[in-house]
Amino acid sequence: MSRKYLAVLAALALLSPAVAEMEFGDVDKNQDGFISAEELTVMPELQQSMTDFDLDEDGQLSEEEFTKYLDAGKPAEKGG
Ligand SMILES: [Ca+2]
Ligand SMILES: [Ca+2]
Repeated sequence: MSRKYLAVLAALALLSPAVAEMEFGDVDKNQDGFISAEELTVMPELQQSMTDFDLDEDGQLSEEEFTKYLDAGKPAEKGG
């Protein structure tokens, strides 16, 4: 493992929690209770797969739909 690789890992370790701890209220900038594609520019990954989580197909993510994404993004937890 090179030093450069370790540096990249360290950078990722610093970045990842910020994304993982992103909450509905943080992303819903205009506080209308829904997350639009525009508001998802802070979460490009979700922006691209937004339609997969937009269950009622209204073009926005409700808190419930957003939570489904967060749950899906978590490391697989068996049982519970
Ligand atoms: Ca909004
Ligand atoms: Ca929706």
